[in-house]
Amino acid sequence: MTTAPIDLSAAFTEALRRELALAGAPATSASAAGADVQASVDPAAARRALMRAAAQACREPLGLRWAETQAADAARGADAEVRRVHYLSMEFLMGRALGNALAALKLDDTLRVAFDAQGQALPDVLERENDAALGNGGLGRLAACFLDSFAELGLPSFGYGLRYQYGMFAQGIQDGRQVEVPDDWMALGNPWETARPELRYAVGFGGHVEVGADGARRWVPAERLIAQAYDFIVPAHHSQRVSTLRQWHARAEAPIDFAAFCRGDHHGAAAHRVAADAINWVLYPDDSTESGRVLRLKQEAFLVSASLQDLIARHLREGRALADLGRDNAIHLNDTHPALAPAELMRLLLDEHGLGWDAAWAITRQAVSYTNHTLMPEALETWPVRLFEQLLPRHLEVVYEINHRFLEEVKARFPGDDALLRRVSLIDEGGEHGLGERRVRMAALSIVASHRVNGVAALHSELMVQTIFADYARIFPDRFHNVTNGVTPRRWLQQANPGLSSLLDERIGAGWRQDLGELSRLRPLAGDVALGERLRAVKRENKQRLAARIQRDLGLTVNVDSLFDVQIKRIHEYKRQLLNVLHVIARYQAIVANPRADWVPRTVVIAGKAASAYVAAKSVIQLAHDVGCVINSDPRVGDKLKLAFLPNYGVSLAEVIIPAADLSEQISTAGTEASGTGNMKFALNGALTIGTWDGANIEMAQAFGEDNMFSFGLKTDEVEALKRQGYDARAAVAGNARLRAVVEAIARGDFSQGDAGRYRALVDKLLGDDVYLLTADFDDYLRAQERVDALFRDPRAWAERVVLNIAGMGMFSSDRTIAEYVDRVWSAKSLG
Ligand code: 26Q
Repeated sequence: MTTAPIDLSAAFTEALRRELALAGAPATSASAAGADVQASVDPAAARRALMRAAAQACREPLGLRWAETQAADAARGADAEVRRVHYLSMEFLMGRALGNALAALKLDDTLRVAFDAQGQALPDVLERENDAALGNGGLGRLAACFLDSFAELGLPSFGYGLRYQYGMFAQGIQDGRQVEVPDDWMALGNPWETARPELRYAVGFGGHVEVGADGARRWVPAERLIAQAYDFIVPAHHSQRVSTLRQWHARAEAPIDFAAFCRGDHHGAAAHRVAADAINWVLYPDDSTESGRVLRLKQEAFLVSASLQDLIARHLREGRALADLGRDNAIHLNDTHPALAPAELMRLLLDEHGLGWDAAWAITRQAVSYTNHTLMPEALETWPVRLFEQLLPRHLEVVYEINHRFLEEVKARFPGDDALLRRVSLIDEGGEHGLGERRVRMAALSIVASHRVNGVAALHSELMVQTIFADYARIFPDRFHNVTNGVTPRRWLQQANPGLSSLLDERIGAGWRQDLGELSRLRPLAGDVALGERLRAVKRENKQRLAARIQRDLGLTVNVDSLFDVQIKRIHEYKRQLLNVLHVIARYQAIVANPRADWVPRTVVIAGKAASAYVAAKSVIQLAHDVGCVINSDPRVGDKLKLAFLPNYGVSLAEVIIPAADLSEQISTAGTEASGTGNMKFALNGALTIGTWDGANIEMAQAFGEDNMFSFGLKTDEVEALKRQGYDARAAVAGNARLRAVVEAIARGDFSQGDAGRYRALVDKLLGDDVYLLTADFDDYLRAQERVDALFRDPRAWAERVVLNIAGMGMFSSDRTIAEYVDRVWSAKSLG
């Protein structure tokens, strides 16, 4: 069912009048739908007023679709194949919403005209919206793509998250160094959210457990917070269906202490309210190591408890039996951050709803499933038992009981294997001699409580069962599987790249928006010279848009006919942005040594944020900036090479950068990047990939042909073998003239801006313990870069590869990913 355009001009006009008045326009101009508004309101304020008015106007049609969707889902029969999906995630990296809402509601053309009448262009108005950046990176953006696909596939669904006051920090660059600035994204309000004051749940912390006369256990928390719901509606593009992102806001249950207030103790009167509010403050950065912060554990528990209470209330409100809760509802854990869910669900079913252990456990196991997003053992979440005792005493009892029953089962099946018991226990007893602190292993809890556990790309899922979860895979061989990630073509192609979208519509029809597999219809057109030229023209326009952005943000002029070589993602050692910079330096040295050679001009773009405490990653940012300063101002280089580090990477910046890329850098050490999703966005937008045999790169290469990717570097087994045999980076560098020259230049201070020791630690680490094997992959990487140059010299051959890349990307839609989850994890039939 497609949607007829709605007439919302009246709603828009009225909202605009209100917004302009608030923005300070005098009544006369505010009431007129004419361009004279410009004269009286500053242009940025006028555009913001238009943005807010358009958002207001979308609210009503979205609200109607929401009500219809809920009614239809509530009425689905008890024998329905589809269960309602509850996607629990500490992160949803939504980006902007207006462009997506206008496209979904088919209002973009109407609003374009309305904005024109106000003397404003649609893209400039869209720019006034702040990104909702409530996520760190891939995991959070994946959750946002999934919501889009939930709506598009008509899946009864809720995303559950937290309504953080401050999202991912804004990144400034001062003297080349990253500075973190709070992201006060709702400072001017959030026109999209709907407060749901009637949806409130109490969430407890601390206290103790009481045992009743009948042996029933009851938790008496020391502190009670109220979780209040805020809804954000995610519309489908090809039906009237929506999905909902429900975000929880915490406040103290107790009012201010009035007596204390009257005594003049204002701080004391409200201290508990401030403490409660702290839950809402900030999205924790991905620090890959245990943070030890109580607040993060409280956030996780708060999300889980409020979401599950909401789920149970809805299930009962719809007249369903508690015994059917697991059959009718799926609860999905986006990594282990919401891994308290099984413990909290058990507590609710046992203590609040009076079920016995076996009945409650059967429901929990039916409902819960878990996705793992990382293989790094040090990134596996654990929490001190001591913290559980303080904050979640009843949950700890439940975890102990789950563990006891699980270990009994393991004992019976693998008699005498005490080492196995220690390894798989939900409790880490604190090292060999019990010296460390006892800790709860959140991945173990997630696996034991789930009916399905998956990785996010084929290689990752394979390595997952061979390495970090090998013991569990032996115990539960049927539980583990793979679901390769995908991205939503609505945001990442239709919205981000209108030029390419219309070209595709023209050549293969518009069906790809709903069924990305339609892209395969491009394959026979790969040799079509006219198509190649059109693609090049679209790419050039997108490059102009990015070049303007680089000019605006960095004051740097770049040549739009140069090869745009792009690496954008979180800055992490395993992602190897440093390897990219080493290549840039090598190229720089080669250009200086031989300026008259026929160089393929390159513009290297890097963007990404480093976790605030991640010193090594921050040093790479500074190096990229410093190297850029040297190269970009060297007259011998000209436009043969430029390096731009763009600050404050995020979803909206990605929407500008990705469509402009010729080359996509996906160069993690093999076996470290679980999947990657940026890799998919680039290929979909007609960039070729230079990449290692890692994550989803492998499946992409298989989909469009291995010859159509520039792959290089050690494979996972070679990485393992090299590490086993002991790798000496210092010797490798000493024996490689080109690499030695690069490392010496950094060590000598060529890029240190007079601050001699600036990169000493970075160089020492690279030579002393090159954990991610940059120096081992360097030569092969440079050879791959030479193949890139060679192909770029032949625009027709390049375009042919681009077409073949796009044609093979059909399976990387998040619609396909979600269809697989439904089939194997979330449908009634998947329960067997
Ligand atoms: C943990 C504890 C305390 C604070 C923060 C965290 C934390 C937060 C975020 C740990 C990890 C993350 C994010 C992980 C992530 O984004 N992983 C990426 O997930 C993508 C989607 O599956 C994959 O494509 C990427 O390969 C993977 O790196």
